[in-house]
Amino acid sequence: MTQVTGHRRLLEQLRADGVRHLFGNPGSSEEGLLAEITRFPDIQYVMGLQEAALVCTADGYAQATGKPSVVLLHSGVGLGNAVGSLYHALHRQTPMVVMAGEAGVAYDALEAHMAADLVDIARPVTKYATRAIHPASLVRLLRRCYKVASTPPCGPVFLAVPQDVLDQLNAEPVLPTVVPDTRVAPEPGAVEAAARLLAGAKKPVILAGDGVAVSGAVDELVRFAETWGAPVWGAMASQLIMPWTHPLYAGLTGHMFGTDSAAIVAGADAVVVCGTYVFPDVFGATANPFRPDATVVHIDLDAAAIAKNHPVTIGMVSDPRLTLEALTASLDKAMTAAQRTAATKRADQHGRDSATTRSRAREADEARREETPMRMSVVAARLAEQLPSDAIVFDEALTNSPELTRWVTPERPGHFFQTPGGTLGVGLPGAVGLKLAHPGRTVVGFSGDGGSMYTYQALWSAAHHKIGAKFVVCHNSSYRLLKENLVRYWQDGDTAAGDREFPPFFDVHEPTIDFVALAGALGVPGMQVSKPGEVDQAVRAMLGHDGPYLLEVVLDREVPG
Ligand SMILES: Cc1ncc(C[n+]2csc(CCOP(=O)(O)OP(=O)(O)O)c2C)c(N)n1
Ligand SMILES: [Mg+2]
Repeated sequence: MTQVTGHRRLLEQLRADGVRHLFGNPGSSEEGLLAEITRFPDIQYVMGLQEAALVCTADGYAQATGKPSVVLLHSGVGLGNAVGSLYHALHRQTPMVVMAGEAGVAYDALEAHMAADLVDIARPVTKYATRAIHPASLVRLLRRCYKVASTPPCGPVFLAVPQDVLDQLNAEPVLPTVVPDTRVAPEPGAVEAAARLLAGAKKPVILAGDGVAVSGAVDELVRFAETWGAPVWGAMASQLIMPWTHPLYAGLTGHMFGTDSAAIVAGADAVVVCGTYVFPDVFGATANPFRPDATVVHIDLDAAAIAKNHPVTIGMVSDPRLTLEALTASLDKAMTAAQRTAATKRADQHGRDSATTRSRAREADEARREETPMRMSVVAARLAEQLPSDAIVFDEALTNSPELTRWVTPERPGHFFQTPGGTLGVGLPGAVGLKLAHPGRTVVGFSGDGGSMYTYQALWSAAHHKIGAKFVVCHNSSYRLLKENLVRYWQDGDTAAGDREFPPFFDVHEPTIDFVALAGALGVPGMQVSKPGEVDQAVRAMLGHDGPYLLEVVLDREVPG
C-alpha cells in the first residue's frame, strides 16, 4: 500500500461507503483535509455559508436518501453554530456523520486559540460523539460513526478530527462499513398476546411516528388500522406515516401541549404506539395519560422509546413493518365476527366525520379566496393544480401549514417532509438537500418569514451549486405561532385573551423584510405576490424557472381565538 496521510485515508473511507457529497464550511484547522478533497472528484464539496443552514441541508439530503450525510465543520465555532440544527436532526432521527476539524491533540495543554472540547459540545445533540486521537484508529472511528448513525434510532454522530492526527501517515485498512440488519422480527408469543388483548377494543387509538416511515411500514400501518378500525394520529411524524386523505387518518398530535395529546387517548380502551414515544410535547403531561384499564402496546426498534414516560402493557423491540404485519394477521384471527363488524363501522364513521371536517375547512378556504391580505389556501390551491405528481414538499409553513396541507395534501411516502417543531429554519435548506438528492424531481420548501431568516444562506448554496429547489416564504410579518401560543397560555391561565396585548417583539416588521431582494442578493431570483389574482402566474413562473426560485407570498396575519 502506498503511504498516505490520514486526510486521504479518511476520504477513501467515505468513498468506500459510497459517500458522494461532503457538506462543509471551511477553516484553517481542516486545510490538509480540504486540500485533499480536490483529489476526489467523485466526492462533491457542498459549501454552506452558515453551519445552521448547512446542517439542515445535509439533514434534507439524508432524509431523502435514508443514508448518512457527511458534514465537515470548523472547530468549536463552526460546531457551535450547528448545535440547533443538530438538535433538529437528533429528534428527526436523521442519519448524519458530522466531523469538525481542530488544530491538534498536541495543543490540548496550551488552551490554544479556538480550542474547545468539541465532544462535550456535540454530545447532548448527537447520538454518539468521539474524537480521533491516534492514526491507528481514525477510519475505525469513522466507520463506527457511520454505523451508529445508520442504525435505529438513526441520528447524527460526531467525530472530532484533529489536524495533527490526520497529518500522520495512516496504514489503516479501508473497507465498507458493516451496517447491521435491524429488521428485527417480533417474538410470535408477544404478538399473539397483544392481538388477544387488542381484539375486543371498543375505542382504539393508534399513535405513529417517524419510526413507521423509516421502516417503510406505511402500507402495513394502513392495513393494521383498517383491520382494527382505529384512527391514526401522527406523533413526532416529520415524514408521511399514512396518506392524509385516508378515512382513518386523524392528524398530528401537535408538539406543544401535553393536555391536548392526553385528550387524544383519554377515552381509549386500547392504544398501539408505533415508531414514536408518548408524548413528544414541549409542555408534556406529567400524569399518565392512559386510562387505568387501557391496554397499551408499544412497538419500536428503540428500547428507550418504549414506556419512556408511562408504563405500557406489552412492549416489543422490533421492526414496525414486520410487527404491524404480524399483528394484523394475529388480530384478524383473534377478532370475532362481531368485533370485525364493529371495526368496520368505526372506520366508516371516522371516514365520514373526517371527510366532513375536511370539506368544511376547504369550503371555508374557498369563501375567503378573494380576500386581501391573502390567505395561504389560495397559494396552496394553485400549487396543487400545478405541482407535478412526483413533487416533494418540505413543509415548515408553521401556522400556514394547515391551509397548505389541506390543498397540497400528503399522500405518498417520500413526497412529504415536515418540521417536527423545534429548531426554526429547517424548511429552505431542507429543500436544498432534498433537491440535491433528487435532481430530477420538483422540490418546494415552505418556510415562515420568521423561520426563513435563521438559515437564508442556504439559498446561496442552491445558487452556487445550481440546485434547482423552489422556495416559498409565507410573509405574515410576524412570529404568529408565538402569538397563538400566548393566547393559549392566557386561556389556560383563565385570563381573557381578548383583554391582553401581544408583546411588540412578536412582530417582524419596521423595516419590512424584502425577501425577494434578499434572495436576489444570494443569487436566487424570485417574485413577490400579494393578490389572489396574481398567484396562478407566480406559481407558473416559479415552477417553470430553470433553477432555484423564490416566491414571497404576502399573507394575512390574523390570530385565531
Ligand atoms: C432557533 C429558534 N429560535 C426561536 C424559536 C421560537 N419560535 C418558535 S415559533 C417562532 C415564530 C415562527 O415564525 P414564522 O416562521 O414566521 O412562522 P409563523 O408563526 O408566522 O407561521 C419562534 C421565534 C425556535 N423555535 N427556534
Ligand atoms: Mg411569520
